[in-house]
Amino acid sequence: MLKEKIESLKKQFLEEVGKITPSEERLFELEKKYLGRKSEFIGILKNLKNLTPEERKQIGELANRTKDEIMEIISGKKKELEAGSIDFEKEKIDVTIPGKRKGVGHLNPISLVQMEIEDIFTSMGFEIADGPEVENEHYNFDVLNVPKDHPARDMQDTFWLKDISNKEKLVLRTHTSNVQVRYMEKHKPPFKIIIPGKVFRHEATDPRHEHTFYQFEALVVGKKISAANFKYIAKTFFERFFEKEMNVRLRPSFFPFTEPSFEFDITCNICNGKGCPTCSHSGWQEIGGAGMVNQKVFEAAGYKNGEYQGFAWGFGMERLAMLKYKIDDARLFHGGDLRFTKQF
Ligand code: FA5
Repeated sequence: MLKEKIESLKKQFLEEVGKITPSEERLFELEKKYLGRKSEFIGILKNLKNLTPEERKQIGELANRTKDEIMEIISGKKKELEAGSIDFEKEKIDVTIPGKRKGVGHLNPISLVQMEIEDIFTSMGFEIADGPEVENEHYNFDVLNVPKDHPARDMQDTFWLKDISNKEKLVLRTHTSNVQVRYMEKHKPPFKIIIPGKVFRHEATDPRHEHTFYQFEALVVGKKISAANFKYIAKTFFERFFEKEMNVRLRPSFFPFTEPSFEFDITCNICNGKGCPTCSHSGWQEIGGAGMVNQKVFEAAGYKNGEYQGFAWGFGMERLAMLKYKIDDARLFHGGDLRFTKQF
């Protein structure tokens, strides 16, 4: 009896599904009618428990199979319906149209130069140190042996900050040398560090001068450090940085914090030393100041006079970037013109 009932329900379903024009609504109605909670079919399944074990097995199997078949037919119809509702004309993509390039950010050449400097020096065992851009007079000048009334304080035209604390006079640091004694107070030699960072000077700008620019300081301190070590390390750095042989030249100079002091030049990368307008036809480019650390600076840091020697330098990163990328005006770096930055 039940077997026939199931078969006739299936037949009835097949007839009905064959006749309808499938729509979401109609299919939902069909599903409800044949497989819904109150449907005849589910009623049979619910009453299986009242049958003998043998009947239960037989009828159960048939009922479940039929239920699956009905489900399958309904979901097949649903899929056909979905596929039919896609408007291929609208969805069509013309893969031959050239793509729109998304704008991506660019690193400023100064950042690129800084990253490269850091890579080269860390590979030589240097550590990277950091210090404040707003600095007190003590670390920017006093500990560096720049006497209070010495004209050297005017040498670096300084942005003095309004005294708000009444305790100490603050400046925008004029060089990365402000970190020298800060570092030495906390570390015992031997050590070798570089200090890359932003510095500020109250001066008129021109193609080689900005009021805000970048330097990187080096400080190497130990028991037997000489100017020869300095020259070798600097030359090694420049050859790695420019990926070619570089000559370096030291000229006598003066800084209160070094004794002796040098002006440091490298082969002009624009003309390879032959002479051109950028290097004023000298074949050399001035990169920075350097020297053997003055013992007075060591004393200010708490080291005993004569116990250590060391060298230091402060090189301009804009000058390096200009030479590397052949840029003729330092003001382009921080001018914010995207046509410039986008080239890097
Ligand atoms: C100094 O700043 C010293 N602190 C360097 C130093 C460090 C000497 C440690 C000894 C020991 P100077 O003022 O010469 O020195 O500046 C160093 C370099 O910074 C210059 O050679 C130049 O490359 C760069 N520089 C200086 N002024 C500017 C500026 N206005 N714009 C761009 N680069 C500049």
